[in-house]
Amino acid sequence: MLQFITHPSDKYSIAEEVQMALEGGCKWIQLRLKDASDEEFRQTALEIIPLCQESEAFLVFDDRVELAMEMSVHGVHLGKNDMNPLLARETMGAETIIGCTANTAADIKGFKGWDVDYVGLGPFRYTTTKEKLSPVIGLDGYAAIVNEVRAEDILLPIVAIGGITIDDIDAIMQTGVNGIAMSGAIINSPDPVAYTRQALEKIHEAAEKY
Ligand code: TZP
Ligand code: MG
Repeated sequence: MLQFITHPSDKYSIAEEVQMALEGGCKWIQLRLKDASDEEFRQTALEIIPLCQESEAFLVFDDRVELAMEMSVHGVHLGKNDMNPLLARETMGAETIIGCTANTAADIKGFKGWDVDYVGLGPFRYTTTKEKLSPVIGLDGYAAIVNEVRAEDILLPIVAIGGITIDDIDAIMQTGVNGIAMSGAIINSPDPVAYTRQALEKIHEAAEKY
């Protein structure tokens, strides 16, 4: 799986970014607008919801549980300072996708039994897309964390995130993670549609291999 995460850019509107990722075949969008008011967030969501529907893509909001419910999107991604995932599950019901941020094996173990659908584990490397970045994990770190949590029978899908480019995908997938999240590499590439398509190919190839 590839999750495309929106990020404000000088070149494209958020709707344009989402449209390009969808055209490249991405089926999973996270609307992330850290600095937006709820009203700005709602207006952008109104633009991208029909795009995602047309492409039959999943749409999750970064936090904003109330808006996600109001707009009936597929789910939310909850960072460490966002709503507690147990409360989010109680509020949003069983059908909602709930993803959580993790930076360590201990974070992932903490979600055991919590009915979380996936974790975004990162950052893989330094990135300017997120402020207040946790320490980078790197390839060896991913391998160690995946081994540690799988040894405890925690099968929670793990999505790698943070500074990832196409050239990293094979090696990251080899560590045993289940998916890749990307923002900047797609938005800043000369051809985001083609870049998305190539990233998906790499992920699918790796998923068959490992
Ligand atoms: N959480 C950890 S790193 C990150 C987020 C939202 C940013 C991912 O974006 P990029 O541009 O792929 O580094
Ligand atoms: Mg958040």
